[in-house]
Amino acid sequence: MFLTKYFLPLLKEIPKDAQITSHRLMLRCGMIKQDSAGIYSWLPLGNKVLAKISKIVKEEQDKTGAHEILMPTIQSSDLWKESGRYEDYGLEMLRIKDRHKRSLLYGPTNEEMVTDIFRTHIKSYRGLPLNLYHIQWKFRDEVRPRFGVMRGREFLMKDAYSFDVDEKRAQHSYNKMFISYLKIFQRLGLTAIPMEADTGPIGGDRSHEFVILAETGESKVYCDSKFLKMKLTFDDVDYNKDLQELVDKLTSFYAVTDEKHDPQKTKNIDLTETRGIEVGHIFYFGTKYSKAMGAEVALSNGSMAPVHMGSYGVGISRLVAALIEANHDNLGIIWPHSIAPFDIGIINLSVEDSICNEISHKIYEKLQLLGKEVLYDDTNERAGVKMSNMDLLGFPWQIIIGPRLAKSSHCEIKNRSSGEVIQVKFDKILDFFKER
Ligand code: 5CA
Repeated sequence: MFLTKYFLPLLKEIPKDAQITSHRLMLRCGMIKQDSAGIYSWLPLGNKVLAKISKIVKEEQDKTGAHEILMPTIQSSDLWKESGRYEDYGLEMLRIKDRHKRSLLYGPTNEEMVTDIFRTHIKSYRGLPLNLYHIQWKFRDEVRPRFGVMRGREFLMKDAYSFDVDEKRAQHSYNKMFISYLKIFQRLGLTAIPMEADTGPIGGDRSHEFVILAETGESKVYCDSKFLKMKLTFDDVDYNKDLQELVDKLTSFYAVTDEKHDPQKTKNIDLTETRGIEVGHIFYFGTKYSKAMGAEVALSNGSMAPVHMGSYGVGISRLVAALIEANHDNLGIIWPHSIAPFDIGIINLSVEDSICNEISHKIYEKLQLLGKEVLYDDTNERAGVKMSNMDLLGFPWQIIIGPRLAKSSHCEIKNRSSGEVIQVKFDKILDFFKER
């Protein structure tokens, strides 16, 4: 992408009302534009990151055998009256009337709607287990939307819903999501800690929040430092096998949010006490919705039984902010490779210089053929501005092409994360990136 042809409205001034780093950086990098309190438009750069996170989430959810669907944002209130949550949900729910005065709502979550899909189509235990997920916008009229997309009113969530014949099998579905979440966050370069949590308006008696540690997090968290030091890999996890032992091991460490903290239990623990951002939350609520809404299946003995359900959320839009909180310095964002909106930024320091132009174009084209996503700064801004903009945008690599080094067929390659700069001959640039 040529910067002169891209829609990237960078802000020169630091936005005053943005209180946390990720919000400031997202505005400065032209990733989002606020439309009203807690409601944002996602501009090309931000939208690209949302898509990359979504792709990783989908890939990992598909590996568990879950199926992607897409449910609407607008729901009928009838389903929520059936489950009893229409009144319970309170002021966070945006209630709407259509032209026929029918009550609709903008979905804050989809337990009811997915239960309706299930009961329409699955009548026998033979259709189980089933896990349906979607990535969709949600609306919650939060009392205090704040910190940009971290606590928005309209936000993008991946929500999955599992259906099983009994509690034991439902626990297996829960465990699969538990491990899948750790894999997702690992691929995003984040250390997420599973913490026991309250179930709130979703209900049920079992739930874990996945929290990443960050000073600007909304909740206070307490965690056994041993967990943080563990090197975990889940690459060889087989979702068909029993995962209980693994999940028990991962939940045996003391890790809780503020409301569950009990100092009595931490006397002999090397405790890390900090703040955290909740990036995912999983729930087991058994037959809460299936009983209320008549989602029953015929068992092998012919009798009918309500299905056991769980729901599993990942805050996709919140993750963009969380990732920036975890990956930045005083110059700007430092994108992890897996979700960087571009892999490489080319800085042509002198668009008036024919060698710089020719080389920049050539390298740009060849890197594209190599499958790299490249943003080529072909503007006629001053060199210093270009360099600081590229640092602000934080793509993993920068190729800096200037007239002085170009005379000896060299350019500079900068690693944004380590800050290391090396000189590379033009004809070696492709080899350098082939290995990366
Ligand atoms: N139905 C369940 C699981 S599918 C559910 O709604 N869970 S939740 O309420 O915990 O939300 C799931 C995730 O969405 C949270 O872990 C969080 O990462 C994200 N989230 C929740 N509220 C907001 C918000 N106001 N702004 C941004 N992200 C949010």
